[in-house]
Amino acid sequence: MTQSSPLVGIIMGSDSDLPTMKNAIAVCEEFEVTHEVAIVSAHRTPERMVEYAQNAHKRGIKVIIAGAGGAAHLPGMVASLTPLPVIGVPVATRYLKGLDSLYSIVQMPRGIPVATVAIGNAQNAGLLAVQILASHDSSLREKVEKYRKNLHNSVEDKQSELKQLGYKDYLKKRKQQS
Ligand code: RP5
Repeated sequence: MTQSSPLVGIIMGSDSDLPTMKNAIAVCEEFEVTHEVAIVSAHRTPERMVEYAQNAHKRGIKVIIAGAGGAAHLPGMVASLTPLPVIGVPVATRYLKGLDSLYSIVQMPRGIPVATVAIGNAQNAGLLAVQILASHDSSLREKVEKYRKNLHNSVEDKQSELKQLGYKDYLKKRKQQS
């Protein structure tokens, strides 16, 4: 899935990361930000990872979102090879529940930052990428402001409903909806 002139590169160590990473893709789609999606493994395709990271900025990519699980070296290694900001998504794992991925991605040495989101929270990675781009794009910034306003309103609506129904009926209604 590569659009023309992608601004965001969404990469992941394995196709098994895609169910998590799809939420970052969805955010780019929602904000109509051009993006590309690729499987680039730090361990299984290290040469291609180097090639990707060293050339992404030359192709017009502005932000890289990198998701990985377990040993999760992809975000840090890509960050060490690119001048672009890198957002790391720790993918949840079977035995250690993604704590392994989180520690691996977040514990970068001084000089090579990776902006790390919560375990499994590729949606926030997408939003952060959009906000980085919006810092010098006023029409995108307006979309971010509108998104935040909607978020605010949805919480206000929940509060009104909770007040009106009381917690028991509110919970009943939530259960019926799920
Ligand atoms: C990592 O190993 C990938 O990012 C993935 O989260 C994990 C497992 O990969 P698969 O064995 O499912 O391909 O490199």
